[in-house]
Amino acid sequence: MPNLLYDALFGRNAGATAVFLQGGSGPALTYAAFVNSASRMAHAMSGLGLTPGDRVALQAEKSVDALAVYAACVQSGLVFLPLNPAYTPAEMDYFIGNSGASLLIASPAKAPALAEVAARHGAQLQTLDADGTGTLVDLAQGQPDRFATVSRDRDDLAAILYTSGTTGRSKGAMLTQGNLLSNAQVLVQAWGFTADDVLLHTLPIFHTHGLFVATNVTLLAGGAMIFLPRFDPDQIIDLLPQATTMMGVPTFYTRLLDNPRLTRAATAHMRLFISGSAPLLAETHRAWTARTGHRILERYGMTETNMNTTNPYDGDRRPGTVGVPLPGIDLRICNTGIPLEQGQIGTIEVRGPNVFAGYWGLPEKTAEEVRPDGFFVTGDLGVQDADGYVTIVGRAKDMIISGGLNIYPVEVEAAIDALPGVLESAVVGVPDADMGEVVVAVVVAMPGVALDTAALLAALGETLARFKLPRRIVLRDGLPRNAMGKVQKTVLRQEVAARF
Ligand code: MLC
Ligand code: AMP
Repeated sequence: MPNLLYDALFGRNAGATAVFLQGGSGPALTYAAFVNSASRMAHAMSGLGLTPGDRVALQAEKSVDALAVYAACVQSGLVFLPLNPAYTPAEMDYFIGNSGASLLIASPAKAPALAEVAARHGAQLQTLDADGTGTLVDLAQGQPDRFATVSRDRDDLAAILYTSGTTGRSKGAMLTQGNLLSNAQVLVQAWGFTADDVLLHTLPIFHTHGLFVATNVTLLAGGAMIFLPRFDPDQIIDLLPQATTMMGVPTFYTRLLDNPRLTRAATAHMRLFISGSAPLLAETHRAWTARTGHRILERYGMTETNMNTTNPYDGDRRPGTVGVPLPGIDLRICNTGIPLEQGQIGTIEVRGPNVFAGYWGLPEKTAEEVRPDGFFVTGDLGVQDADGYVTIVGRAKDMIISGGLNIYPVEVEAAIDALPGVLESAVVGVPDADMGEVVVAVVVAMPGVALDTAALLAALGETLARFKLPRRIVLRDGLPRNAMGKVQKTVLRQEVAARF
């Protein structure tokens, strides 16, 4: 029975003795060994009573087994729902409840705190540790190496990835088999990936970048990954001679540039460096070329769409631009849905087989963001030149990107406003050499209340993941507002940036 995504990424490589994963904690793993371990996981999950279409939430540290859970879900028609290990139990409660997940796989350290969450929403709880232990691994042990692949088609759901929104809680972006496969196919072509490639993988695997772009592209090409738990510049530089490609967020490149061991010789074995998820400054692009001789290839995408544009592999990689639309993907620059003349700044809209199937359980939200003719409104502001190159100039959505992770001010503001003694707050992103942007909160106390910023931060840490926490809290007597009563975030941004 065909299963489009499984057959293309995993099934095709089922018996292969070529190496798929190397580095990290364990020995090199062949494709055959990986695919077999995924099938054992699939047996374990079906033994728990899970059936196609059920959601499997995974909040675990990056590991080979965590990746095998992804493969097992694809093989058994389960919907994979990866979640950032940084999320607090309060945040997890929302994701599990909203998705109706049948199974939550958590690291053993987090399991006690999550048991209540799972129970409240009727989800089973299993554990998976980065060292290859856990109750899920126990269940998979001794299971057969072959699992009867569940038939799945282009429009069947493969994954749900939660993405925050400008109006409140996170929304689950529903990604189909066709979304993921079509994008991997165009990227393999566009970036010239082959079975000879060895990708340095240090991104997290709970987001589009590390999971779908890096992993699916490698799998489809039949290449290998040096699979490491986290980004460490010294370790990267040690491993560059064994790799051919690397994908990263701009912070990876600025941190590597800060390392004197990054030289032309150190990068001589590499054929391609790719950047995305956040704006790569033109000066970083130029500094990288000056130091290594390589021209970073910048591309642009998002959770709802996978990748939309890329600078060319052969051809002019233009610093400060995100390149041209990928084959099969239409891109237009609009003002409230009306296409603008070439060269004008407007909202980027995209259409193609990459565009998601909508937000989980939110048809009206989906209808607000996907136009009747199929164009998805990205919320990014851009301009396209006569050669088709797109430059992102800003965001229509109030969003901060810090080290490649998105933070929605509205969510942080709501958490601050709920704290005792707070009258109101405004959260802004200010430029930062390392993270691109960092979060700063401007807080107004209720009359007569003396707020303690350290206590505010500690209280916020109870509900929000640490990467969303303000790096600084500034107390102010009131918030600047325009004639309509709207908070003037530009004024605050300038004021705060001038202070630090
Ligand atoms: C970690 N911290 C962050 C942070 N990452 N704070 C803000 N922004 C981030 N991105 C916090 C930690 O909680 C900790 O706080 C402190 O900062 C530790 O700092 P660190 O040691 O310097 O962080 P590090 O572990 O090195 O992580 C930084 C990073 C990582 C840049 C390597 O965040 C990362 O891998 N980012 C990639 C994210 C990504 O994959 N994005 C793709 C999204 S998909 P404390 O308080 O505990 O000390 C997408 C679509 C597309 O956007 O187009 O690709
Ligand atoms: P996410 O919702 O986490 O998938 O983040 C997607 C957002 O990241 C996009 O809407 C853009 O705002 C931003 N983004 C991704 N790639 C780039 C890039 N190369 N340059 C600028 N912004 C980017």
